[in-house]
Amino acid sequence: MIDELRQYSQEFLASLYRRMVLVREFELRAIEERRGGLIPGFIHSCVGQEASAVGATAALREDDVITSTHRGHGHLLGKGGAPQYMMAELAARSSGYCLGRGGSLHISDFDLGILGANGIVGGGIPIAVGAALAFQMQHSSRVALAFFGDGAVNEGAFHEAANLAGLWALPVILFCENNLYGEGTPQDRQAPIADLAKRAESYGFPGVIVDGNDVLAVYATVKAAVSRARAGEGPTLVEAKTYRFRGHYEGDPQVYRKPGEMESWRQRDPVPAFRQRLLTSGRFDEAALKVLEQGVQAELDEAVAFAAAAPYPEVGEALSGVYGETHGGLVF
Ligand SMILES: Cc1ncc(C[n+]2csc(CCOP(=O)(O)OP(=O)(O)O)c2C)c(N)n1
Ligand SMILES: [Mg+2]
Repeated sequence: MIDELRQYSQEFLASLYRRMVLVREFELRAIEERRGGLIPGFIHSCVGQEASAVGATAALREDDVITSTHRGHGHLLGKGGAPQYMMAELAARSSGYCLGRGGSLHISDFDLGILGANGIVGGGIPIAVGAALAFQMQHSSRVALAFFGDGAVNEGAFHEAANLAGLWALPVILFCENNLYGEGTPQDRQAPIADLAKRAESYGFPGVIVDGNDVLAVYATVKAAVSRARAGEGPTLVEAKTYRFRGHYEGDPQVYRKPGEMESWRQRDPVPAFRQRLLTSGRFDEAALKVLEQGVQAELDEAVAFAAAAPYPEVGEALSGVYGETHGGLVF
């Protein structure tokens, strides 16, 4: 264990852990603020999937791009999304990333390489592949990474995009978070194979499976896929096996869970597991981790206050800023 962590700097390990805590606590705070009335509409939280979101985004450069999903808060925070603009967007306020027009499912910030969360299952995959085609045509070393779920692998968008990505050896990483369910449908009732990474073979590129609850394993796997992509060797499909600890959406009665399943995955909760690894390695002590955790709480307190302080968009502005503009002011 000690040797395994030794290859990573103190700063890097701390930043991974802080980001995982930020994702977990952002989600819990958003759920609380939804109950309290600050946040309207649906929230699809990624509690349980923090290692995938943070490990994958940590392997990217700042100028690389991602596409995200309806369960995208972790992806966005991983890529550098600011909690206050995200919280304001969730609260439908004019100070949010998309000026309060998008909400939880549609956050984007082109300055950070976040090409958008997406309410359409599989919708981000062709967008990432398109971005990768642009990078290839520009002879750039940038790569694109598409996040999507196990359900999205059964969509035509996945197959069409994967085919072209393979055919043209595009610099793209297809990152599947297999959390075993698409809404309430278990994975074994939506696809005839358990290992979705196998899908890559028919499109001519590698598919790899990784423990999606192990942040360092995810990081190393995506890092290797990114190196391949930058070297012009084409795409990789990464299947991260993980589990979501909350409902498909907040309020989901979750009657579909298999007996004992939640309890067994809880034993592998990625945030306390990584915390314990850091302590066991002797590189961090309780006090140091507490400081990081308190810093996250303070940042989230500020984010909630920032969101609550801003007005809703003016009704008269309903048609402005709805297409082509983001918080960063970028226009198509
Ligand atoms: C094209 C499309 N079909 C159906 C839906 C409804 N829907 C929203 S989320 C979801 C499940 C997606 O499952 P998965 O891809 O595994 O992602 P997860 O929710 O598990 O993160 C479905 C069917 C949708 N939003 N878009
Ligand atoms: Mg799923």
